[in-house]
Amino acid sequence: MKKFLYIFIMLFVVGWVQAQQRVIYTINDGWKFTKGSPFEAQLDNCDDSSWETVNIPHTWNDKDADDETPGFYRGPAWYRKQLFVDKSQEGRQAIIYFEGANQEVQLYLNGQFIGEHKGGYTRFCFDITPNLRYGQENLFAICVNNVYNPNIPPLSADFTFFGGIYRDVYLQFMNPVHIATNDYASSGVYLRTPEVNKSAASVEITTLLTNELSQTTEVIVENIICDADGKEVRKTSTEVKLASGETKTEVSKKIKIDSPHLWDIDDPYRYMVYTRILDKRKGTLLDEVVNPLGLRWFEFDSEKGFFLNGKWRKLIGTARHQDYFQKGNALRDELHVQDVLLLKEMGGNFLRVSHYPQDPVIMEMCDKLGIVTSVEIPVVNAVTETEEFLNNSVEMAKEMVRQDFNRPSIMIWGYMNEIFLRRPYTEGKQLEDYYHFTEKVARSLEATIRKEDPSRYTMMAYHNAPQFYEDAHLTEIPMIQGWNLYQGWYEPDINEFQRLLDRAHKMYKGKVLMVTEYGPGVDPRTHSYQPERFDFSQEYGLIYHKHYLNEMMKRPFIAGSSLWNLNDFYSESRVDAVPHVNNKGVLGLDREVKDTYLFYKAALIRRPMLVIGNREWKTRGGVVNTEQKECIQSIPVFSNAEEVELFANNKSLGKKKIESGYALFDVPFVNGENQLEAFAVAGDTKLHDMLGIRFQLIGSQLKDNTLPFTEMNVMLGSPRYFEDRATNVAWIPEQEYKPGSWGFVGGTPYRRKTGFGTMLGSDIDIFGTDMNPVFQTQRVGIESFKADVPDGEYSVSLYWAELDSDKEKEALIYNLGADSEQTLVGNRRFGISINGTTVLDDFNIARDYGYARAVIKKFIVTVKDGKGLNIDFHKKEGETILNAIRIYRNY
Ligand code: GCB
Ligand code: CA
Repeated sequence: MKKFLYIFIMLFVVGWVQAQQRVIYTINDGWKFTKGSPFEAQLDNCDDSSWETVNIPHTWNDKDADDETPGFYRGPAWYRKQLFVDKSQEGRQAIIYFEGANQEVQLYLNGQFIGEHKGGYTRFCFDITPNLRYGQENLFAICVNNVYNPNIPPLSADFTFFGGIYRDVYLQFMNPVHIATNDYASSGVYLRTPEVNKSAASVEITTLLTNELSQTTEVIVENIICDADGKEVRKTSTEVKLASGETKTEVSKKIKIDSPHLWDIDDPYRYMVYTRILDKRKGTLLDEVVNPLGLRWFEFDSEKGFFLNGKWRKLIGTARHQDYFQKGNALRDELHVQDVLLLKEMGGNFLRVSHYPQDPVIMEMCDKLGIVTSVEIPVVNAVTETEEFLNNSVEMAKEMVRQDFNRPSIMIWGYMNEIFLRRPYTEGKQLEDYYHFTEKVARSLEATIRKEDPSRYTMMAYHNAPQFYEDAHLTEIPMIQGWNLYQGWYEPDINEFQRLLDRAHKMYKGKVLMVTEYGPGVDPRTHSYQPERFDFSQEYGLIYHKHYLNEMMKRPFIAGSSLWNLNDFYSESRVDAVPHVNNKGVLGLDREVKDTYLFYKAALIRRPMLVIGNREWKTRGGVVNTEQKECIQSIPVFSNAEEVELFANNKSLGKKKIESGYALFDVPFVNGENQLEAFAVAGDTKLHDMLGIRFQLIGSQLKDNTLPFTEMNVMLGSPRYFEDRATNVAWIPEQEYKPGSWGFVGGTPYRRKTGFGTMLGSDIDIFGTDMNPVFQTQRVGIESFKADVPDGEYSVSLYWAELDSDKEKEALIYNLGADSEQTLVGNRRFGISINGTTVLDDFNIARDYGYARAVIKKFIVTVKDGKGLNIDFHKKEGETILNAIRIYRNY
């Protein structure tokens, strides 16, 4: 009997204790949603039955920021949900917690206004205790607005400002006596490690406590430090008296840990700190939160670079944006997690969380995987000269620091990215005032962050206009200078990169230097054996990254770098090769692995690796260029072994030395399926990789019977290859006509004029297609296109787009170099005849289709008497043009 009673009491106590714990759960599913401002949307009687039903994470711009209409919806929208809340939570403290919503939020509960928040990237919460009805439904009505607000950064930037509640939302219930939740949505616990070295570490724990009861209460605050196995290492406990309604700060004395297990890149060891409040009288647990504790010390040196736990480390990594293919910024946790895993897998040890604080799981993963991070607030491109802008920026900085204060991975807090990229004035008093105000914002942010957290470094990122930043004293303010450099991309000379590094080193003595951005656009569908800047080819991407990595590795004073960017990301006003997307990622929007990613992986990871590159280029094409009727094209093989042997269709192509992470092999492709196999040995590890490639071989003589003609797809004015992945069609570059073969006669490749010279093709968005690269180049002044194909019936498709416009280029278009100059479209008219028959006499693309629209005309042509195919262009006014041609044999 006694035993039973004992068990009964135990059950009661345990059960009761648990009921006192925090309860946290998401309330993401099944919200009613509408754009606009419906009448009294916060009230119960507003009829939302016709609204859409959505799940959070949600954005309303996933489609309209990726369509052919410029702009995307920026304005108010509403989310509504009736939510039943258990009676069991009655009498407890309730908050609603948002991990992020872009960008202004107003919350109503049961018709009452609860509160608002400004800023699209930091977390926030509201106390909803007084308004919640228990054992009943509660109407949550949330207005979210992503309209341009001059007082909320960012004002402008090269990424899409997707609106919505795009991260998790939680309800949280606590005992009225709890660890505070009213301190900028922080955990209410701050871990500081004023001294850490190999033999000992001291930890100082600050706990914020709140008493929502109507009477004074006495509690015990416990902080228990456990090791990674959950074993208690240290415990402190203090008694605190809390008056009714009081939030009190309790600071622990320094807790010493001997021979601490350090948090490091290769061994990201984490202790856990359990912070508990106990009722002093009853000894019952009232509340508990857990924080990770990483013990490490670090230092940046302006000459020698970065040291973690006394060990020199070159920080090499990426920046990251938080969006994903067709999802905008509304991502499930798993997609965020995957990104950090991919960064680690690449060998990265640094993440610039840019240009804004990101989902908490990103930070969690960096803690777990040993990735050093910098986190920044989104003060980008420009400021507004108002106190409100300044205050909002300062508030954001506080939110950022407090919310992720306990993350061992964070070593740098950032603010201001290329703040003078969009200066509203270029001279005079106005510019002077603007510089003064920007300096004031910078100094306020610097002071705020240093006060909030003297244990970390501060950083600002500049673009290549050092004079602006020097004039405004911005180069003096932060502890670390981050330079965003794009020589060889926006600027022509890639070697200017290292000259700028050396200049900065000389100019800014004593300042820590990092390269916070660098990167070329890469559309993984595009390849070239004559790579050049702005061709978006994988090959140019490789050249660029190899150059940059080498130059940075040579310079110890470059503490680290974050290439731009881990992933391709949405930027609505961009065009490039994929409209609305910035494709400087080493991973695609869908996290497709580009060659540039493999390059870093081979250069950085220590584990043996071997991967055949051009991985995703599964359908290739080309013209016979050997006596054995093959087409030789080069393929990179990435490895960190010393040498690698490649086999093509079971024939060895020999061994090659790996230099800077890869070797290029000339692979003879045969028509149809090709099998590549690579072998290498690294230490005791035998490495092996295989890749299958479908090759569409085109004879050098089209009537060659051993290689029957089926189809060919040629881009004019272009040395590029392009893979149409939807159809597995391989596009190949143009060539000049030779009898028996095929090609163009006459004309020159279209090159757009830029401030520095010319660039391949055009950079405009071509409407009506998702194959921009096929239409963005053309041959101007073409006289004929000939193909000496065998007799038969053919579908001949001619592809055009007018690349020159007579209207002003949209000011919106984001281009750092801003060096594309507009050419005027003439009134172009020409005729076309095929095999002597006029098919179009007065063809005027601009008249019939306008500018920048993909036009494809398919002609059914019979080739007879061995005469082949002759397409002639007859100039009438302006120059003739052809962008691409597809010749397909019907019979
Ligand atoms: C930059 C910006 C970044 C852009 C990048 C680019 O310097 O900081 O936001 O996305 O250049 O790709 O132009
Ligand atoms: Ca749009």
